[in-house]
Amino acid sequence: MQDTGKAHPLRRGPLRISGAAALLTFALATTATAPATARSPAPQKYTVVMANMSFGKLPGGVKVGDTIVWVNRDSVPHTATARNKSFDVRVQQGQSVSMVVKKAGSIAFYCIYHPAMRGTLAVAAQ
Ligand SMILES: [Cu+2]
Repeated sequence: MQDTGKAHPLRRGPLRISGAAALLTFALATTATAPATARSPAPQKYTVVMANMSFGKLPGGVKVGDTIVWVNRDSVPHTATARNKSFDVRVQQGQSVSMVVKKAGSIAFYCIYHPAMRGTLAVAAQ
């Protein structure tokens, strides 16, 4: 009896690494129109009426960046002139002038033509 001594080669199946090299090309059409500002509230718009030689009701909650529209309903020109010079708006009779609030604080103002016309605008920082 002969031992043939079978060879048992360890046969490995060919290891096929079918690498799924999938290149995902993202054609992102980002139009980048969204503003980068995180959470700043949208600016507000307020109106202050000049009538009968006085300033009307002043708005509360005004912040830097908000807009104030000064409306002159009198038949003479007026101004809204801040004593700290942070604004100086001239408004002809029957006209209105838009102004963006730039500075925070309790801002006293008056009309240079009629110094008895005065008010104080409370402006909060942004
Ligand atoms: Cu005036």
